[in-house]
Amino acid sequence: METKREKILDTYSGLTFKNRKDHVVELETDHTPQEITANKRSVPGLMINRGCCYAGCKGVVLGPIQDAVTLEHGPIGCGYYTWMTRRNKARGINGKSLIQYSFSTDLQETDIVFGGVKKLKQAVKEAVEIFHPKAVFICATCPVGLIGDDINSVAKWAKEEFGVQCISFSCEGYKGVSQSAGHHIANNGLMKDVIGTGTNKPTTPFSINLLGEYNIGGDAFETERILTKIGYQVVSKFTGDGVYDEIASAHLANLNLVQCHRSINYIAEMMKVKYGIDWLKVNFIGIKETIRTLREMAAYFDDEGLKKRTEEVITEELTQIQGDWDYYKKKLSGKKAGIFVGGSRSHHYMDLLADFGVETVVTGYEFAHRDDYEGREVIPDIKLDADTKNIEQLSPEKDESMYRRYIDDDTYNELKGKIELDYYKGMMKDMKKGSLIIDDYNEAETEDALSLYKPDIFYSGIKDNFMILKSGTPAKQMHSYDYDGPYTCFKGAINFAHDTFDEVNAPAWKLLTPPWNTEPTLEGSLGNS
Ligand code: CFN
Ligand code: HCA
Repeated sequence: METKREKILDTYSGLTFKNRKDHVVELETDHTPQEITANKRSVPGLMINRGCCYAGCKGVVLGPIQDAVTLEHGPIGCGYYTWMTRRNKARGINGKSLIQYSFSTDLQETDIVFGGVKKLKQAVKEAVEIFHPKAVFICATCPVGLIGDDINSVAKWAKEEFGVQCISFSCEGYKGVSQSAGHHIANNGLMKDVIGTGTNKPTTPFSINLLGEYNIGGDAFETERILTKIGYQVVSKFTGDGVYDEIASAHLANLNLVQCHRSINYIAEMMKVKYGIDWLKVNFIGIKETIRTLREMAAYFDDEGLKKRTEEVITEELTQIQGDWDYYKKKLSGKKAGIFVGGSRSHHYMDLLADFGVETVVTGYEFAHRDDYEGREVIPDIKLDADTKNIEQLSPEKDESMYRRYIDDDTYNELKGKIELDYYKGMMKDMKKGSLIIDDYNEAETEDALSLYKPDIFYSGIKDNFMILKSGTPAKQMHSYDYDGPYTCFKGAINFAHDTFDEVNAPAWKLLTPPWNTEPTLEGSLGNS
C-alpha cells in the first residue's frame, strides 16, 4: 500500500520528485532518526516559506538589539519586510528603544545606476544625529551586492567621522540557501567587532548569557524572571531585549545558554574556543524541559546552595500552575498537532505540546540542518584552538560540519572511537512511527499533510497561515505568536495551553468544511516513472 509520504511525493513531476524525495521522511520506527536531506537550495517555483540571508542577518539576529540602528541599504521593500513582523519585545533604555523603527536607504533606480554610497553616508549621518545610537549596523540587500557599493569603507568612514561604532554586514539576500547564511554573517560580525570589547564584569559566579532568545512575545522576560529568582545573573541576551554594551561584555560571563540552536550556536562555539566559556543547549519552552534545563544548569555550577534554590523555585512555580496544568492536560490530551516553522521552534514546541498530552504528527523546518532533525554526536570539549585563539571566520556554505570545524575529519574519526561523545537529540528522536517530517516544506506539501494527517491544530508561519485557516484547520502563527505570549517556562506554558484551547474550540471552525470532506484530494499523476 502506498504510504502517506509516497502519496505526497507522487503528485510531483520527475525532476521535482527527484529533488523532494529526500526532504520528506515518514518514520518507520518509534523514536528512531532516519536520514533527511536539509540545508539545500529550494526548487524554483515551489511556494516555500524560507526567508533570505538578509532576513536572517538583519531581521533575526541584529534587528532586536534595541540601542543600535540596523540600517538596511537597499530598496524599501526589504526594510518593510523585516519591520517588526517578528514582534521581538524590548524594555527600552531610559525609555528609548530603536527596534520599532525601520531604517532604510530606500534605493531607487538612479542609485542602482550611479551607485548608492552617497545616500548610505547621508543615511548613517542622519541616523547618528537624530537617534544617537550605540552602534550602526549596515546590512546590504541583493542589489547592493550586484552594483558593488563598498559598505565596508562607509562603515570605516562613519566610525572616524562620528566616533560611533559602525559595522557593515554583507548579507545580500541571494547568499547561501536560506536565512541561515545570514545568521552566520551576523554572528561573525558580532564576534569580531562587539563581543570582548565591553567591561561590565558580572558580580556573581553564576553569570550567564542567554543566546538564541529573541524575546518573541516577551519570552525572554519570563525566562529572565525565573533565572534571576534562582540567583543567576543574566549578563547579556542575544538578541531579544538586547543591549549593545551587554553583548560587548558577554565574554565575561561564566556560561552560555543556547536556546535557539540554529541561529546562534556559532557564537557559543567561538566563545568556547576564544574565551573558554562552556555552553549548554537549553530549552525553556515546555514545563518538563524547563525543569530539566534548570537542573542541568545547577549541576553545571555544582553548588549546593544553587541546587537547593533551583528546587525551591521549581516547586514554587509548579505549585502556582499545577491546577491549570491539570485542567488543560485534560482538555487537550489526545489531540494531534502539526508544526512548521523555521529552525529550532518546531522541536521546542513539540516538547511543550507533549506536556499537555498533544502528539506532533506532522512537522519540519524551513532551513534547519541535518543535526536539528537527526541529532548528532559531538566532541564534548573543543579545546584544540584555545591556545592560538585562532577564530576561523565561518563560511555559510561549510556549516554542515560545524562540530568538527576546528579539527579535520581524520582527527574526528580518530577521537570518535576513543572518547565519549556527547549526543544532541534532534526532533525525530521524539516522534512516533508514521509521523511525517518535511524539510523546506512548501504550500502543496503542507496542504497534502493537512488532508492526510488531519491535525487538530497547526502551528504555522506567516506565509502559510491563511491557507491553513482556510482549510478549516485551527492554526496559530508561531513567529509572532499571533500577538500572544510569553510562552516560556512555567507560566508561559499555561498561556500557550490557554491560547491553544481557545483556538481549537473557537466556534468559527464549525462553520467551515475542509475541502477534503467534500472533494477528492491528492489526485496527482505519477511523475517519477
Ligand atoms: S525567533 Fe528564532 S528560534 S532564530 Fe530562527 S531558528 Fe526564525 S525568525 Mo521566524 S520564528 Fe523561527 Fe527559529 Fe531560532 Fe524566529 S523557528 S523562523 S530564523 N526563528
Ligand atoms: C524571517 C523572519 C520570520 C518570517 C516568518 C514567516 C519571522 O526569517 O524572515 O514569514 O513565516 O519570524 O518573522 O521567520
